[in-house]
Amino acid sequence: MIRKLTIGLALAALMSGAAFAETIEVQMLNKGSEGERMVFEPAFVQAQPGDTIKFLAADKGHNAEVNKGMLPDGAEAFKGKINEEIEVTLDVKGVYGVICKPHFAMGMVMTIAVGDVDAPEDFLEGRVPRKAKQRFEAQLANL
Ligand SMILES: [Cu+2]
Repeated sequence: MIRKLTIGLALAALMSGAAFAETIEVQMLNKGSEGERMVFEPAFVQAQPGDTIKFLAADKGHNAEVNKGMLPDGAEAFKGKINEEIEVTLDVKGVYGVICKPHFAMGMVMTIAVGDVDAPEDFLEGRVPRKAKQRFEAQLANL
């Protein structure tokens, strides 16, 4: 009896978790809606642990990958191939910096915040091209 109840509760917890987790779509574009070149749109995503981010290859020639060192401790990095649509489920709270490798120097970057978090102090300490840095700074201002 108690065992059945426990299983029932576990199932209910699982199902409610699934119901609340969201999938958020991010487009990879040659030109953004405000006319700027080589962008992820939206460039800043506020997610919750367990949410899925889906990168859509709306235009060709882009990829989505976590920039080296720009992810929370304990989180797993991801790396999509060029033209590949990838879905990543982010369970670890923190800030993730995502880049498009071919257009990193042109500033094709975006930021995902998972949970209610502050920008890590060392987020922009690595080698980041100027244009990318400016966009990251603007994105981090959302935190
Ligand atoms: Cu790109």
